[in-house]
Amino acid sequence: MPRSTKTPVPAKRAAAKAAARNTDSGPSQLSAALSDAASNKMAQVQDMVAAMPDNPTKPLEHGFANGLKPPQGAGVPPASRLPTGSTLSEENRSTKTGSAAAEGVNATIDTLDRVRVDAGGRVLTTNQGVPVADNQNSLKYGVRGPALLEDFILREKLTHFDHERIPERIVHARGSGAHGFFESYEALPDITRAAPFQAAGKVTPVFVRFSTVQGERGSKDTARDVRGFAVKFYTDEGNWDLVGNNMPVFFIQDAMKFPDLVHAVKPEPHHQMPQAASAHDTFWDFVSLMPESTHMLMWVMSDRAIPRSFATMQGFGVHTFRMVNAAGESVFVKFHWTPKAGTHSLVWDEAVKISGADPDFHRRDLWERIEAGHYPEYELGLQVFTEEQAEQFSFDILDATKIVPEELVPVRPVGRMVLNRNPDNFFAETEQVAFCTAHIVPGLDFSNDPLLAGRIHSYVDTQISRLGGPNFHEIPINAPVAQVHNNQRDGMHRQAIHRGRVSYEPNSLSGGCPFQAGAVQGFVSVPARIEAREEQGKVRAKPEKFADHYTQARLFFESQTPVEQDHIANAFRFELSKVTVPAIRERTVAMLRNASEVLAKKVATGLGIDPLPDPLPRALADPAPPEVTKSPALSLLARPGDGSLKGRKVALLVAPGVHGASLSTVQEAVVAQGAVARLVGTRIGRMPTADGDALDADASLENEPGFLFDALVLPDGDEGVAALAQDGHTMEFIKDQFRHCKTILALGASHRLLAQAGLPLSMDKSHALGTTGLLFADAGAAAAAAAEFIAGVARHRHFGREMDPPLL
Ligand code: HDE
Repeated sequence: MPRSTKTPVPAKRAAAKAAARNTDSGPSQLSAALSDAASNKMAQVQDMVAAMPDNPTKPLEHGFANGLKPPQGAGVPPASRLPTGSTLSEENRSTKTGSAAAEGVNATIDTLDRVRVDAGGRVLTTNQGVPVADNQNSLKYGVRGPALLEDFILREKLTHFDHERIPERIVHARGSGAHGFFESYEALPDITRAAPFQAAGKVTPVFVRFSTVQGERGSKDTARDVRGFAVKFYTDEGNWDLVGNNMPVFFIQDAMKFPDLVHAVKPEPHHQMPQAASAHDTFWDFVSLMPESTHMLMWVMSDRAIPRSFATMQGFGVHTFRMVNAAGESVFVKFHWTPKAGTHSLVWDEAVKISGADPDFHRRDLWERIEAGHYPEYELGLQVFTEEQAEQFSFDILDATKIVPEELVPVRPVGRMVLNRNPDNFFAETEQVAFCTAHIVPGLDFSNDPLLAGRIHSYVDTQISRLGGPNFHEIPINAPVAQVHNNQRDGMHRQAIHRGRVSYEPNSLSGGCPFQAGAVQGFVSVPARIEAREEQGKVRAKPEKFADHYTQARLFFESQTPVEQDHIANAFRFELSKVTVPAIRERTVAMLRNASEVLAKKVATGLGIDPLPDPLPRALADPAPPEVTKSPALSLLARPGDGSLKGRKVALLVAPGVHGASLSTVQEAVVAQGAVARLVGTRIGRMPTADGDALDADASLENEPGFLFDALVLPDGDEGVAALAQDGHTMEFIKDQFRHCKTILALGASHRLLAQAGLPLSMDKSHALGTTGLLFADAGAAAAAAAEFIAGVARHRHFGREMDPPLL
C-alpha cells in the first residue's frame, strides 16, 4: 500500500478530509489514515481494491478440464462494513429506513431493513437461491461448441437484465432522492389533527425527491426548469405526499390543459429536440396563447429556475389545501419550505457550462452534503386563512397561477425537515418512489382547485403503468409505516399474504375485521358548502377572477432587485432568441406588455423587435386592485440563509513551486467552516511546494473546471504561479470565476494571473457596493485573508461586477 507513514500536519488532514468527500475525482495517493468515516471508507476501499490487483481466476476460465471444475471466485474480506456500504449516512436510523443491516444479514425488522440485502461473505446465487458455480461462461457443448438452450443460469441472468428498466416518469423523470425526518415545533390542535403536528418535537420519517420537469431521466441537472419538491411523510396515520415545486405558482389553471402544456415543452416530436429545455417554438407558441402562464413565466425566467443546489431552494405546495381540526373545523392553508442555507442560484452562463462538465451537479451536491453530514434542512411554514378571508381577496385562492402574498397572510413556521440519509439503491428507492397527491391523512383535505382535482386522479393512475400494477403501495419505499388492512386483493406482484378466508366487509367470519374506523379515527372529507348561486349547475368554465392574468406577474417582477430583473429580461431574451418564428416572439412580447412595459421593452430590444407590438387583448378589462404591489419576500436575495459555508465548493489552485503553508492555512480555515476545499492542479498528484513540503492535488484543471466551484484561491510562489500561467485552463478558470461574480482570493505573486486573464478590475463595482469579492493578500497574511475570504463566500455572489454582455 503506497501510503505515507509520515504524521500528517493539520493542514494536510484538511486536504485529505476534503478529498474523501468528493464523488467525482480523487487524489493520486491517500495521504494519511484519518479518524473520520469518509476518510476511513476511502482508505479501506483503496486497501481492499489494492489487495486484488488482478483477477486470479481468469486463467482458469479456459480449457475443458477447468470447465468441469470451476474454481471458487477470488475475494478480499473488507476491513469493516464501511467499504461495501452504499452510504455513510446509513448509520442514521429512523422508523422508515430502519438501521443498517448487520454484515451479511438480511434484516427483517422495519420497513426497509426487511429488504435490505448485504452480500458480504455470501456466494452468488440465482434468483431461486441456487449457488452459481461459474459466472464467467455460458454452458456450451465443448469449449468451442454451440451454446446450449438449457443454460437456465444464463437465461435467467439475461432475461432479468432485459427488463431492468421501467417506464420513466412522463414529467419529472430526472430526480434525486433522500431520506430524512420532519420535526414539529408545536402541536397545532386549533388548526389540524394531522399526525405530524400532534405534539411539539414529534418526528415523522420522510422521503424527498427533487426533480426537473422537462428532461429525460438521463438529462442534465442544471436546465432552466421548475424543480419538483416532493415529500412523502410516513405518518402514523398513513402516508401524506406533499407533491410540490420550487415555485409557488403554475403555468395553467385547469388540469384539462396539462397534457397540452407538457407536449409543448417536451422535445418537439418530429426531431426530439431540444432536450431538457423550454427554449423552443412549441413551448413559446403555447404559453403566449395562454396568458395565465405570464406569472409562472416570470418565475421560470428568474434565477429560481437554475438553483445552486436542492439545499438552497424553496419548496411550495402550490395549491390551496385545507387543514381540519378534531372538531371538523377547517381552514385554508398554503405550504412553504424555506431552506436553512438560504436561497441561492446559479447564473445562466454557469448553468450552461456545468451541464457539460457535470450533468449530475445537483444530484452529486445532495449526495455529498448528506454523506459529509451537512444535512440539507428546510423549515415548513403555513399560510393559514379562512374561507371568509379568501372571499375578500382580489384573486381567487383556487387559481394555481396566483400566490397569497406573505404581506397579506404571513407564513407561520411550524416545523423543520432534515435530510440525513442517502438511499442505498437509486432504483429501489428514488426511481420506484410513487408520489400521489391523493395521499392525504386525517387532518388535511383538498380545496376545489381544478388543477388539483386533475392531479388527485393522475398520480395514482400513472403509477399503475409505471410500476406495473395496482400494488405499487407495497414496494418498500412506498409502504406506509402505519398498518395497512383492507379487502383489496390480488393483482400483479402482490406481496401481502392475507390470513383467513374473508375479503369483504361487513363480515362475521372474521369477527368483523377489518372494520371501518369511523369519524373519530378515520378520514372524513370536509363537508364544504357549495354556495347556492344563480349560475349553479354542471358547466365547463372558470371563475371570473381567474381571468386576471397579469396583476401578480407584475407584482413578481416589481418585487425583484435590479439584478434579478436584469436576469429575468436576459432569460426571456435568450429563450425567445432560440424560437425560430418571429411572430411567436412578438406575441410573447405583446403578452409581457400587460405585465411590465419596462420588461417588454428590454426583451424587445434584445430581440431586435421594433416597434413594440400592441399589448395582447386582456381577458379581464378591469381587474380588482391588488392588496399588495410589492412583496420583498419574492426576491431570492431576501433569504441569504444562515451564512454557513457548508456544502460550498472552493478551489485552491496548485502547481509545483507554489507557497504551500499559506495555501494550507486558507484551506484549513475553509474546511473548518464546512466547505469542501479542493486542491486543483494542472494535473492530479503530489507536487513539491516552494517551502519544502508537498501538496497533493485531488482534482485537475481539466477534470474540474472553474465554474464547478463557488470560489477560488490563487496561490503565492513565483515558480508555481509561472507554471499555472502556462496552462490555458487557469485563465478560463479565473475568467469564469470573475464572470460568475464569485469570491476570488489572490495570494502574493498570483495577482499576475488576474492581469494575465485580462480581468476588467476597474469596472468591478462590487467594492463600491461594500462586498469583498476580490481579495489580495501577502502569503504572510493568509490567516486574516482567509477570514475575509470566508465572509465573501458566505455572500454567495458579487453582482457589482456583472456586465451584459460580459467583457470577457
Ligand atoms: Fe405533476 N405529475 N401534474 N405537478 N408532478 C407527475 O406523476 C400532473 C403539477 C409534480 O418526484 C406525474 O409519478 C398533472 C403541479 C412533481 O416522483 C404525473 C398536473 C405540481 C412530480 C403528474 C400536474 C406538480 C410530478 C409524472 C396538472 C406542483 C414528481 C410521474 C393537473 C404542485 C414527483 C408521476 C416525483 C409528477 C401529473 C401539475 C408537481 C403524470 C395531471 C401543479 C414534484 O402523474
